[in-house]
Amino acid sequence: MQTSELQQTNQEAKGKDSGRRVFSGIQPSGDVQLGNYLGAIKGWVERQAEKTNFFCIVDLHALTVGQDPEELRQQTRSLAAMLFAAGLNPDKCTVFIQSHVPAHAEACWLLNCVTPIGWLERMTQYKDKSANQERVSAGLLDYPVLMAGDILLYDTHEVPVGEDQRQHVELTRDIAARFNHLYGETFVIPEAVIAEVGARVMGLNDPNMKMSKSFSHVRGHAVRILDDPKEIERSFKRAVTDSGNEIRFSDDPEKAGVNNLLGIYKVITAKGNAEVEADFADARGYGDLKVRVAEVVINELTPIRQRYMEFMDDVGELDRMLARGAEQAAAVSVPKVDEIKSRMGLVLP
Ligand code: ATP
Ligand code: LTN
Repeated sequence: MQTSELQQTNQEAKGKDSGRRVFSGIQPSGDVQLGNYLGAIKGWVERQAEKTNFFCIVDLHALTVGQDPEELRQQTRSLAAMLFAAGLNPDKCTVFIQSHVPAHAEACWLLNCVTPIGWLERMTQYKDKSANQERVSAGLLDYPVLMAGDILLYDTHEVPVGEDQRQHVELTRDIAARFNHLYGETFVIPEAVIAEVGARVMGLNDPNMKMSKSFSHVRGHAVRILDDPKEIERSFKRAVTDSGNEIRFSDDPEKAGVNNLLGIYKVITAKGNAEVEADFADARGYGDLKVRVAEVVINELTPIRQRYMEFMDDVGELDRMLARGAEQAAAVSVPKVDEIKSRMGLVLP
């Protein structure tokens, strides 16, 4: 293709893409772990300039399970610092705290009134999180409706999430379609965008269970983004593998541990499967594999940890960045929530 043709195509692509809106969220519910980073944050950073992006720290969602107030406050700021340290740039995208924009809680109520309870009771995350709990909050059942509100307020086209959130995005589509049917075309029907690589990082202590921040306090489960290099190396050295010695990708549940380690290496190095396996052709057993994977993880996370410290040292600047994000988010979502109210027959002030 000629250069001029290529430029034109790029411009067309740009023009089209910049009209597409992307929304995603992350809970300030514990220490950010490698799965959050590889499955979500890293991809957000890499693609933040391509479209119109909104990234939300969903503190209202975190309230659906019990939280210590001081801890929640600290984790919310810490998560914001982490997102900026990982490379989200406020000149390219909007980063904000959900509770700073009251339209989110309002949208949740309004959408609650068109969502059948049966749809919520079917959600697997709800079933998992409520199992064996003595008391379950109404908020936990309602969690996906709050999430639907987050997404629909921004006329979102794409929702980049890990595989575990696919069902919630499907529900959001159902709620949007039902609302459009009842009250007329109001919402864009969003799509989940699930990254193929990094979509599911498994626990190092149990490669059949998703790595999760709620379990990041469990010894050997997660690598936290803020762990120091020694700690990261220790976690990898303890990682559960199998009794064999073959270093290759596999969907054999027996080899889930090795598969997980290779998957982590693959996302960070952006190599293909064959190349990754070739990199380990000379490895002396799983011990060697673990140390080498730890090394690429440490190299990836060290600069983020350093920038994080700088942001946490200047909380004033961090708060200013978040206030700017909230203002940008409100500029889109406040008119939208008014549109929803108006459609439903509420009298606007
Ligand atoms: P919690 O334990 O509180 O549910 P979490 O660690 O599962 O937390 P979320 O805040 O629910 O994380 O998710 C933030 C983002 O990180 C989502 O896009 C989610 O899909 C992604 N994510 C979470 N865990 C993993 C994982 N192990 N592998 C890949 N992506 C993940
Ligand atoms: N439920 C999501 C977090 C979340 C979200 C959103 C993701 C809340 N609102 C809107 C995408 C879009 C989670 O636990 N990962």
